[in-house]
Amino acid sequence: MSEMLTIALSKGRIFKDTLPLLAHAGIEPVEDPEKSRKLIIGTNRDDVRLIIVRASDVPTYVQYGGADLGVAGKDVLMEHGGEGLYEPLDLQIAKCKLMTAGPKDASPVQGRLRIATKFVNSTKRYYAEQGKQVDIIKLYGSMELAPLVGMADMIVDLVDTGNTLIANGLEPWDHIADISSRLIVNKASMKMKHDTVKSFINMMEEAVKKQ
Ligand code: PRT
Ligand code: MG
Repeated sequence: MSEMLTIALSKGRIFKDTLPLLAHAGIEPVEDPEKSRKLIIGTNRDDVRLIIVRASDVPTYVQYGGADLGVAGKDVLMEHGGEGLYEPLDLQIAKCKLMTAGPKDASPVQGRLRIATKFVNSTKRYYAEQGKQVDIIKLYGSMELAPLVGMADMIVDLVDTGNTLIANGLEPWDHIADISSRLIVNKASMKMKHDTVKSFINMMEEAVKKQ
């Protein structure tokens, strides 16, 4: 490889789970983004650098060419819409489920359901497919709180162990989608840096198989 590749990642579980895959491809960051304040992290390879952005901003950086590649949750991609991106590989990391959830022993709701969520587009699509009219309240986090204070009847959120729901007196209801993180590629990079990008995708594919 000779052309520079920029890869967008978010801190936390995506960075943690992507590290072993990068290591399989011989790529090691020279700094730990959890400790460093730097937003551009070099690697042991002159031709690969990492940029650290918010999880929900990864598709935007890749779409507009701020990064050639990125790792983003399917939940984030479903909200973004996937414009300007290729999604060539399921990395099988950071797995969870997008679900509806609500209070245990909830009594049936009269009229339109009020649903608090950060996943507005996915929630709209899910209920539209069922022909149900719902009122969606957009939140940026801690969705579990909304039913507890009577602001919503239920939520749509990511569920892994279910412990967050239980801790707040809620229970999982309907399964909307299985979620895992995907490798995404800028469309222009796929053309202009084809061999470099393609060989990176192949290496990641090998790494996923060995994982
Ligand atoms: O920074 P920003 O707010 O934009 O993003 P973020 O906070 O969503 O980032 P991060 O790092 O938390 O999540 C990145 C990606 O990890 C998500 O987009 C998902 O694709 C994936 N992922 C996998 C999860 C979970 N599992 C998960 N359990 N993301 C979030 N959670 C949260 C969930 O929202 C809930 O609050 O964990 C809680 C539930 O966990 P359990 O185990 O108690 O069920
Ligand atoms: Mg989070």
